[in-house]
This record gives sequence, structure tokens and C-alpha cells, in this order.
Amino acid sequence: MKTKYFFALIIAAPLAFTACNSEVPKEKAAAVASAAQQVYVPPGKLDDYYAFLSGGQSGGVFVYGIPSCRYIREIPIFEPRAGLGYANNLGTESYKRLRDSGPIWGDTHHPVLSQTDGKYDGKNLWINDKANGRVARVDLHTFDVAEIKRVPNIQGAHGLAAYLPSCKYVFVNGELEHDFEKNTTDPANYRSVIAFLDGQTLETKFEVSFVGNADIASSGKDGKYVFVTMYNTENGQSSEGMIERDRDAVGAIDVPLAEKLVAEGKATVINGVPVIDETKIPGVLTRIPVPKNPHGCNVTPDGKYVLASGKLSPTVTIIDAHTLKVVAEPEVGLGPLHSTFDNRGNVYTSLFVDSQIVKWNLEKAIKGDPSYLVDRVDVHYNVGHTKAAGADTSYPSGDWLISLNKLSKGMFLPVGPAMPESQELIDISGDKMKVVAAFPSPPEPHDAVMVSRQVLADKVAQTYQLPAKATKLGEEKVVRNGKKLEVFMTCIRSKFIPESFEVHQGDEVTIHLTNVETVRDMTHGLAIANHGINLACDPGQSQDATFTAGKPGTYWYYCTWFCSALHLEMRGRMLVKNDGEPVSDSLNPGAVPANVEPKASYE
Ligand code: K7E
Ligand code: CUA
Ligand code: CA
Repeated sequence: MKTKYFFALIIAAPLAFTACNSEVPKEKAAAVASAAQQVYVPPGKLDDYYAFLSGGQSGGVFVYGIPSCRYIREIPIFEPRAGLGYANNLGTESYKRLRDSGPIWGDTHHPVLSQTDGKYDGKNLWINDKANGRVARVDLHTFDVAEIKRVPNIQGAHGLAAYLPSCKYVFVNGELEHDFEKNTTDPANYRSVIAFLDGQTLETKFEVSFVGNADIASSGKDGKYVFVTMYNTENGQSSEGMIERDRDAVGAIDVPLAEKLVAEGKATVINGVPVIDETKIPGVLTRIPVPKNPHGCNVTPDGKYVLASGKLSPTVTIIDAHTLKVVAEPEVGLGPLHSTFDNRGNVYTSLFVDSQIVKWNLEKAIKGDPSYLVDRVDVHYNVGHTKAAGADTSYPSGDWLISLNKLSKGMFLPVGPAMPESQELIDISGDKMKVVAAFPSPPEPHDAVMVSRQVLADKVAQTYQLPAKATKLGEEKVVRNGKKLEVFMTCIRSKFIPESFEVHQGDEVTIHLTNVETVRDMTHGLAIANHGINLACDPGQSQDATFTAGKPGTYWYYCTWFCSALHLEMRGRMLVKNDGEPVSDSLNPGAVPANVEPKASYE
């Protein structure tokens, strides 16, 4: 598939196989060399795809380059990340946004990219927090969290998808049943909801409530139905109770009908949200019976079918996405969890129990052609989600597929009793699948989404736009108000201004730090010795740190990102005075000998 790095590999491959892999038999060595060539992206060259992996209990998203499998960055979302200056400090906006929405931990499962005309548009990435009923929006111009909102009435906000084709809503379904109306503990009152959120503001516009639960979500492509798998139609409260029935369901929600009912005032407002109770106003939710306890829910790229992966059944149920009739139920292997698509009519289903990806032909399976199974490949080990490039859009690319494996066993150097999760990259461009690489990740990716770098090429910002509240160079100041001190500070290579300020022990200090750099990547951090403060301030960004000044003495603040040859000199002093000692509000009190003006060189 990729030949552009062929020459580099001619040099690299023999080295690799004589030095480390002498046990690889000759015939295998050729296959390994060709796999290495496919994923080798020389330093300085860019990958073809961004892969966004949900972080699971790490609470954020990890960005990798494909095909090199190189880790590029982390986007912390539902958990403070002090090292990145994210939500780690009282003063930061990220802290307020996260705190206002609930606990400072989250469990991210399903990254979803925004689309226009059936293609990724590179604007937004949405992700759920299963643990605390929240959804976040990441702005892909900056790869930064733009919004986090609590979804009323939901527990276990699990399946997440964008309502297609418009993306005017993202919708999220509750996996965990509870009584959000009367707040009783009586299982007879348990409901779950599917919540429809404004794609930009994430305000919950309306919800559909029902008995049982919903697990994984996927949208039809024509603005009518959205689909969810439902494994607890029993409304069971024990694992036995949840597997009583032979068949559970795929739920199809008629969105235009739900909107109409809301507009007609047929919904009940619960905790500020109009809720259509499906037990009282039937018709909005159609249950399509499928084998017991289905998991993955995936609409085909052409929007014709929705597939429910069997999990406990070795089948995938194929449902006509318009008539809602089951058209086929092919057997694919043990523990089918999720399905994804290429551009040639094939489906790739993850098999958790078999530890395999199975490739099968959709039309053949529907026609009952016994040759519908095309290929299967072993993965390592116990695959959960699998996702092919572009598979959620109308135009899958058909080249790469990621297998997100729950266990890595002996794949990597042992690092104690716990081992990393593992992803494998599979070339699906040919008739046969080829596993070409494996890469570990922090815990615990559930799902991934890949977007071509071209989509984001002209979208990713070089710097932040200075916000209105930003301190301008030359307008730095110290403002004292009783026990509160505000320091309006700028930073640029290689200086903080002011380079010192005075304060009393116990005063509440807020530093408003603006990075006035205009060059990409010139991040400056602000750490304050012995005060637990670390900001990361990217070019054009303004960040606030609020803290209480410690016992009297000198505390240096310094830059935490190695930014220039004078990085180490990029520091200043917080001078904490004894009670009763006078404090100066001039910039840089006592910093330089009298009548010498501080003069900064910003080069
Ligand atoms: Cu998408 Cu892991 Cu939340 Cu399946 S879930 S594996
Ligand atoms: Cu600024 Cu280091
Ligand atoms: Ca069940």
C-alpha cells in the first residue's frame, strides 16, 4: 500500500532482523519487513491519520498518528492533569468548567467526530463520561475542551453518537436504570433515557425515557431513526436478571416524531428537561428483537442497515434501517462486540472470546450466500471495539483498522502485575487482513476514531486568539484589595512580567497569566515553589492561578516548559512579608538596583 518509505526500509530492515529477530524464519521475515515498511514514517514526516482513542478511566482522549502508531498528545477532559495545567487549580477556567459539571474524574468511552455531508468536517469531537452522566465537546481547532455538560436524568451515559446527517444533536443513552422522577429506589420506577443534546452548547433539548436500558448508539443517515442496543429489557437488577430473556432489543427512536411531540407539549418536564415517557406515549421507540444481550450498534456507511453485535450470541443481527425488519442474522464467531466497515461492502466484527477480527461480506450475508465469511485474523488479546478509518461516515477509506484489545499479555516488556492495554493496526486494503503493528496505551481505550490529516490540515490553530481579558504587554499590574491580590502578568521568551510581587502570608493571590507569544508551540508554564501551582499557558492563552500565600519568605516562580536558552532564567519571586510589614505594589519591588529600569530582551 505505501511505498514512499521503501528506501529507508531497505536500510532499516536487515539491521532489525539480524540484530534482534534472528529467530524469525526467512519466509516470515519478508512479511515482517513489509509490515514494518507500511508503518514506518520517518522522523519529520507526518502520519496519514489522526487516531483519537478514548481514555476510559483516564478520563480523556489520547491522540496517535496512524500508521506509525506514534503517541502525539493527550487531551485531558474529565480529570485534572496537573502536568498539563488542566483543571488543576482553583483559578483556571478548565477547573471551573469541570467542577461545575460534577466530579473531577470521568470514564470516557466513545469519541465521536462531527460530520458535514457525510464526511468528517474536523470541527468537533464529542465524548461521554459514563460514570457521571456528562458529555464533553473538544474543539479540534485547538484540541482543547470547549464544553462539558451534565445531562439531567441520566445514569451511565454510555452510547454516544451524532444525529446524522446534520449533527444538530449529539445523543447519549443511559445504561444504568434509576428513578429520576420521584427519586425512589423501587425498581418498578426505574427508567433510562436517551438524551438529545445541542451539538454546540451540549444543552439537553429533550429526552425519551423507557423501561430497561440502552447500551451503544448509532445514527441512521437520513435524519429519521437513531438506534441503540438494549441488553436489559428485563429491567433486571442482577446479572442473572439481565440475561433472563432469550431476546433483547435494538431500539429505534423516531427523532422527528419525538421533536413533534415535544413541540406539542406532550413531554413532561423533569429536572428542567422535556421527557417523553415511552410507557405513556408509545410510538417514539420501536423495539426490534435481537438475540439476548447485544452490544455494538453500527449503521452501515450507506445508511441502509443497522448491525447489532450478539455478544452472548455468535451472530450479528442485520436490521433494515428504514423498515426496521430483521433481514439476516449471520454467525460470525464467539463474542461479537462491535462492527466496522470498509468501502467495499465488507464488515469487520470484533470477537472478544475468539480474540479475532472477522471480515464478512454484508450483501452475501443478507442473501444467505454461505461464502459470506471472507477472512479472520488473530488479535492480542480479547478485542473490544474495532474501528476502520472513516467507518462512521458515508465514505469509509478501506485502508486501516484499529483493534482495541483489552489485554496485552506478553506483547510488551513486563512492567509489574498490570500491563498496558494494546491496540493493533490492521491493513484491510487487500483481500486478506494483515496485522502490521501493535502499540500500548494508558488505560483504557474503549473506542477510537480516525480522521485523515487533510481534514484538519487548515483547521488546527497555530496559536490561541488572545481573549478580551488578556493582559497586554506593557500593561502588567498588581491590584490589591484587602487580603486579595491580583497579579496581571505576561510571559514571553524568556521573562515573566512582573518578576516579583509582594504579598502577606494568608493572602489570596490570583495570578492572571497571559502568554503573549505569537509563535506556535512557545508554551510557558508557571510553577510556584511549595504552593502546588503549575499552569501551562500556550501562545495567546490566558490562565489564572488562585492560591493562598504561604509562610513569610521568598518563593520563586519559574517556567515549566523548556522554551529558550534562557528558560532557566525565566523565573520571578513571590515575596511573602511578615504581618505588619509594608508591601509594595510596584512591579518588581527590590528586583534591580535603584534607578535602573528593568529592560527585557524578548529575543
Ligand atoms: Cu463501547 Cu467498552 Cu463502553 Cu464496547 S463499550 S468494548
Ligand atoms: Cu518559558 Cu521556559
Ligand atoms: Ca437481557
